[in-house]
Order: sequence, then structure tokens, then C-alpha cells
Amino acid sequence: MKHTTVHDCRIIDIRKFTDNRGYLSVIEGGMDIPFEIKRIYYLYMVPEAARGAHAHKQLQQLLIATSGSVDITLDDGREKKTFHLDRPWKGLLVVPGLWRDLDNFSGGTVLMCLASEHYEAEDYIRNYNDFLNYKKS
Ligand code: T46
Repeated sequence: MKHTTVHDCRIIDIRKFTDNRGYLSVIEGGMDIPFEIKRIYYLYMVPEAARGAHAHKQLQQLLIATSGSVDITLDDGREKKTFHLDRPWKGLLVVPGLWRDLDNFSGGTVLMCLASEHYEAEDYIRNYNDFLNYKKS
């Protein structure tokens, strides 16, 4: 997981069903995304401040702005790539081993994360120099 790059991440189109009652989107773990979903969490009522500023060693994620919009900048230690999430049917598949910064949350944004693992504090790298050393090791 140390050798992943920003090019391993991509936006996926989430299946949606539309009729005169509106939209319904669905994601099935292991089918629409390459992992089983063990945990769901979401960020909301985020003020101006940025969030993130860490990397995960093992965690795979699908990030979806179910309402509002946010910029997610991924960094593999060599290259950075920013993804703008602003539709509930677009998901950003994030592989492990990447630093991420979340900013430019619009008012009312809800950012949902489907995660491949249960919460483990040890899976986080929260210091940028430690992250760079991890990528080089
Ligand atoms: C990520 C971005 C998008 C828990 O106790 N259990 C959990 O499952 C999570 C996700 C967090 N927490 C606790 C740990 C901290 O005391 O919630 C507090 C805030 O978490 P954190 O500072 O990690 O929040 P963000 O917004 O920087 O990062 C979160 C996720 O942790 C992270 O996986 O990719 O959202």
C-alpha cells in the first residue's frame, strides 16, 4: 500500500434510478466498489476550516458529497491531484497510502465515506514528514 499513487484513484458513477418521484442511488460493496463496506461515516456542518491532513495505511474509501460540494486533494508524495465532488451520484474511490486534504466545503455539505475497515487510530499517519518517510520506505 506504500506504492500507491494519485492515479490509482478515480471518480466512479454511482448507479441511479430515476422516475417522476426523483432519484435513488445504490452502491453494493464488492460489486460497485472493490471492497466490502465495514463502516460508514459522514462529515456535516463543516465550517470554513479544512479537514483531513492525514493518510491511511490500509483503509480504502468511497467519498460522496451527498449534498453540497467539497474539494479533495490527494497527494502520493510526488504528485497531487484535486477532485471536486458536487453530485450525489459521483464517488471518489481512494486507495490507501495517500495524504488527503479536504477544503472548500460549501454550506450544507454532507460528505459521506464508505470505508473498507473498522476504525483504527493506528491506521492513520497524521504527520506529513512521517508520511513522506512511509512512502520512501
Ligand atoms: C477521512 C476523512 C474524509 C472515530 O472515533 N471513529 C471513526 O470512525 C472516525 C472516522 C473518526 N473518529 C473520531 C476520531 C477523531 O477524534 O472522530 C474524530 C474526528 O476524526 P478526524 O479528525 O480523523 O476527522 P477528519 O475529517 O480529519 O477525517 C475523517 C476520517 O477520519 C478520515 O478517515 O478520510 O474524514
